[in-house]
Amino acid sequence: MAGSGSGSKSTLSTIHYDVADSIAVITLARPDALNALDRTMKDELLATIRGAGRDRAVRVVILTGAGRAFSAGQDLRETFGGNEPTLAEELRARYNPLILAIRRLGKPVIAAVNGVAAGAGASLAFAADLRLASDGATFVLAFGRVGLVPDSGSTWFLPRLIGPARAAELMFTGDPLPADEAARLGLVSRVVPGESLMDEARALAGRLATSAPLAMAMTKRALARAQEVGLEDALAYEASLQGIAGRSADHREGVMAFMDKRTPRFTGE
Ligand code: T3D
Repeated sequence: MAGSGSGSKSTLSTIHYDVADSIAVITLARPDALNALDRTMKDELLATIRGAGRDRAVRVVILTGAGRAFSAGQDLRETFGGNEPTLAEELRARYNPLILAIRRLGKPVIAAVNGVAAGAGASLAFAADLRLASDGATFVLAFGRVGLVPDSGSTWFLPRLIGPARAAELMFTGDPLPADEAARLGLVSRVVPGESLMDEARALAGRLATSAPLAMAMTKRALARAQEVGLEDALAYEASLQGIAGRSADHREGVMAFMDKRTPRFTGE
């Protein structure tokens, strides 16, 4: 379970969690069902993300999938199993808290999209701060294909990431968006060969792990707030966060390191 320190590993029934070098890798692990999200996986994923947030040994989180998919979204085999909550209840109880947990995590989240990301699986990737994709990855707004409305934040994230018209087209048609086109639209930062995806994700995470943690957490908050407010409010929020950053030991360390012409050692204080 999340909460353990550097060099730890743990396996829940549907999630693998691995911390090394300040980087937590969370792997969705139901490869035979293309990492479709059943209730157990949603609960375990939420607990793991929250645990990574509490773990001071973790500075950056990578979210990826085992096998050939990132995630095929809601487990459709579970949907009509009997005794299940309504879809609205399931969204309120499980999907929405998951999306908010990723957004509110005070650490960068990189989605390493290793294959198809469909439905709520795509939403998980959209909620991350950055996305790297393997050359075989695709994003499928599959909701309409099963008579549903895009959910788990995809109507909020996707238009902001690629523009409202392209988002509407993908949602109306359900056509897969291949990785190279996703990169052209700015949805993913980079497309890399599948076999080097995790190395690239770890390299990027490693760079972020050397940044000042408090400043990064507040940068994430400022970017999120700026999506929701006007310029004046964004300016005021930046100023209040900068007041906090300016009093941090990491700011002092950054300036001292600059003066001394050395690499800063940030502690998150
Ligand atoms: O609570 C709520 O329900 C509300 C929330 C809704 C959020 C949502 O996510 S709605 C959207 C749900 N997801 C989908 O509709 C996607 C369904 N899957 C697909 O369209 C395709 O599988 C893919 C495009 C993702 C991949 O296609 P392909 O051809 O590469 O693989 P495949 O052959 O279709 O699937 C491989 C196996 O995974 C297969 O199992 P089998 O036959 O080998 O035993 C397939 O049934 C299983 N699988 C794929 N997606 C799901 C799944 N099993 C359960 N749930 C899935 N979503």
